[in-house]
Amino acid sequence: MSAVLISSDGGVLSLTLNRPDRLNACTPEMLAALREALDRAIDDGRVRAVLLTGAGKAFCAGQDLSLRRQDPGAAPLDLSVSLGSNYNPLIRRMRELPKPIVCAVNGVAAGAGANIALACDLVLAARSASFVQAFSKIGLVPDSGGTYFLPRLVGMARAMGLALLGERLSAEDAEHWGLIWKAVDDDALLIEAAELARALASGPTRGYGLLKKALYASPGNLLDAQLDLERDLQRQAGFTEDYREGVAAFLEKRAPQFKGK
Ligand code: LHQ
Repeated sequence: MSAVLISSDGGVLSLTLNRPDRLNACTPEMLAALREALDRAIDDGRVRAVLLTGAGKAFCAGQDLSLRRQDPGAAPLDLSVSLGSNYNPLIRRMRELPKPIVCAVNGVAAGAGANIALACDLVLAARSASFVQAFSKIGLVPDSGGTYFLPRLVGMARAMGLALLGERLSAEDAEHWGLIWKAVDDDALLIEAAELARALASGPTRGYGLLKKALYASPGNLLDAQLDLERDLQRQAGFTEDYREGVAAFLEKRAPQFKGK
């Protein structure tokens, strides 16, 4: 059984974490499969949006801790190897992907699983889902971008509380705190997330890629640098066929037919 189910329809690449009996806990194979699917999506013109979710009752419980058992007296594990070769390349690939990623958090998202969700561009969560920065419970630091995403999304006070206490945050609180886009009824989650992904897949894909770049660069820039970046990215957006089509459709009072070019 493959650790990630991969399918494609109507411009949407669907990736489903598929270890439901282990709460979709991450293995190196799962992380590699995600990364490879996203690698292929970069230049595949048929893929214009990505939808990420989990099979079964959980979204993802983070690193599979059964692979981290250490015998007493054994040399300590060097966790930087796993982050450097598996987790960090995935998070970078997600943020740099020039196409929108929608995440449907169908159940608990813990540890790296929570931060993989937060690395997506639009996060929807089932009302019964929750987010847990579980790392401190096992003596670790939030990773997979957690220490970057959390203070930027919810402010330092809440980021610190989530990280230190490792308590569950409900989907509704996550929405109210600004951690995610939206909490939705459980039975509507996949329908709404798929609709959103389909809508994005018929949008101006290159413009979306450029706006991801602009927004994700913003926290590290002063206004001057951000204005320059906007100028450079808008130059590229203005050269796209979709911009031409968007303006023509507006003036002709019709719906635009974006081609992602
Ligand atoms: C699990 C797991 C799990 C294995 C539940 N692994 N079996 C990166 C780089 C290098 C190294 C280290 O880490 C990282 C990144 C990380 O992600 S570190 C953080 C790893 N994740 C965690 O610490 C989360 C551990 N899990 C939990 O806190 C809870 O299980 C959550 C909050 C996810 C769910 O709680 P419940 O809904 O109450 O379920 P449960 O605890 O009863 O779990 C159900 C089963 O799943 C259970 O097995 P069992 O055989 O008793 O049914 C758990 O042992 C297993 N499971 N998470 N990460």
